[in-house]
Amino acid sequence: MLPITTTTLPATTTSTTTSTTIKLVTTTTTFPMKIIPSDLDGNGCVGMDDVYMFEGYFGAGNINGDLDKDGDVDYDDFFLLSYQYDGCGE
Ligand SMILES: [Ca+2]
Ligand SMILES: [Ca+2]
Repeated sequence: MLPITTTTLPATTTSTTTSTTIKLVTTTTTFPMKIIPSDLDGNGCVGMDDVYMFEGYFGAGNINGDLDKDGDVDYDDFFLLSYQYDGCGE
């Protein structure tokens, strides 16, 4: 008969540390603003304020009234303004 031996194993401690890092990613998407040639005051729509501004440009021959960018301020610009007029919710 074989002798019975008892062996005490060293105590082991297993420690597992798990760390999870969540990285928040913030993205900003910029959409180009729609350019409306007749939106002379730059508020995103074509209303009476734009008409009044165009009226001043038209009478003075001010190139800021050249809405179709052909080098002059004439009725073609006025027709473009009329076509793009949306009233700005007025
Ligand atoms: Ca406007
Ligand atoms: Ca023009």
